[in-house]
Amino acid sequence: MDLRHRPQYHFLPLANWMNDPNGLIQWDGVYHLFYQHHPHGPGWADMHWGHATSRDLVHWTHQPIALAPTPGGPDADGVFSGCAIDHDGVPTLVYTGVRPEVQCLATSDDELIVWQKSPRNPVIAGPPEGLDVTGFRDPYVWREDDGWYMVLGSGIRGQGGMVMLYRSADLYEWEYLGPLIEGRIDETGHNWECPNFLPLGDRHLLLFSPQPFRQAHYYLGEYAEHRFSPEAHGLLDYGGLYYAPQAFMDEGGRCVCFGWLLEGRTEAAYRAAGWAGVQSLPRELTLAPDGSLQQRPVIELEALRRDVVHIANRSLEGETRLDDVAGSCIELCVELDPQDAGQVGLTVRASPDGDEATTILYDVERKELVVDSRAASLDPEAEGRRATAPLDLGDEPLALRVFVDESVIEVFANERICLTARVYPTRDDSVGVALVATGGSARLLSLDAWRMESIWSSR
Ligand code: DQQ
Repeated sequence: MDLRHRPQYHFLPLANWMNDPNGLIQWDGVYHLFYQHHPHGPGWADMHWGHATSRDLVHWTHQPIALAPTPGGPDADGVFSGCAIDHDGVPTLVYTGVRPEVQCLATSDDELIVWQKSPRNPVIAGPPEGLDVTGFRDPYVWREDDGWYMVLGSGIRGQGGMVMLYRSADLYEWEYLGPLIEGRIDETGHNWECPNFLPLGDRHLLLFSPQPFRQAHYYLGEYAEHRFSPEAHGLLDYGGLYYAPQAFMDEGGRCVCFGWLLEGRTEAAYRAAGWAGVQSLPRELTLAPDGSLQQRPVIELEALRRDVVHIANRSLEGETRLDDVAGSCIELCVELDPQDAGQVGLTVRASPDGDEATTILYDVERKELVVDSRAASLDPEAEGRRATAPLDLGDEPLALRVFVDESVIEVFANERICLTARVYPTRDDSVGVALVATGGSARLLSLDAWRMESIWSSR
């Protein structure tokens, strides 16, 4: 296996393929992260549920495979995505088995390590009669006063993606209530994957990932009488490499979300490397006072910070290289006042001669954050891209938190938008950081930078 480019503080399995986060739950204080996994190869195939546990959402312990396909069973062709719930004290996984797509249950004891599949699987044997659906998978289940509810990812052929709503008294017999929400094929694709539906403040949050796009959408809105009225819509991440997120409420009442970070290199390159797929940092989702969605990395990640460098109050024009701040595993916390500059931001993972670099720039006129990884690597197998996100700062300074973790660059701007890139520099000295102001001068209000400890060594 090729260890180059492997993130040090983002979760990933020891080897081979990983995609969606599954079954997120905190049980007796312990966080459980399950994930779509091919344990025998670095490409998507033969879906299992991998498993890891943590007491702080940051340091993880690898656990045995939780679910594998059962030959001849309803998941013989794959154990697809799903969720975890507390069924009156019994840890329970609800997932899609593929034979084709049906919904299944598995239960465990308080350790959540060994899982028994229900002899009554599948508990939903197929889509409702008469519907010509494009998909029927990825259950997300919660309890209300009058029973269990489930959303499923789907779509109506020729019309667009959709989320189906089901109800059950006992998790075994399910009744289809109708669509919770339907999209238009020309706006949000033909099939929606991995819906999540949960309360956030006084609103409800719906997440889904529409095919054929590599995007994770959210709607915020009102949920009453089992009807959802969406009010606000956006993307959880604008980098085009963040997909199939799952959010859950932890024991402290925080809404925490992980998403799958795809590779930004060719399939031949990740197959040759022997590993593919990373989980995003755990993000806490909250409502801003104006009712919009906020995302910030969970506070526990601050435990990884080492060797702070602090710089404040400097005028910037052109490129200012920061010699004290360099690295391939760092966090940067930067506040910039654009003043009369046209673009302001920074470059990371830059080589001394500038042959390799990734830029993160706010465009004042366009009110846009731009992350450009097209020059991040000299390797033709690396698929750099220019990704943009709308960001209207109003009177606020630009407040960036940038997490550089080998091949991951995860950017949080003003707690409002996120944009993640994957980069694969070829040079060992592509570790430089510089501040940038073009078309005028800007002011650095403050910068804090830390080296980040590996989550596998800093216990
Ligand atoms: N990944 C799973 C599906 C889901 C898709 C299969 C989303 O359950 O719809 O690996 O990435």
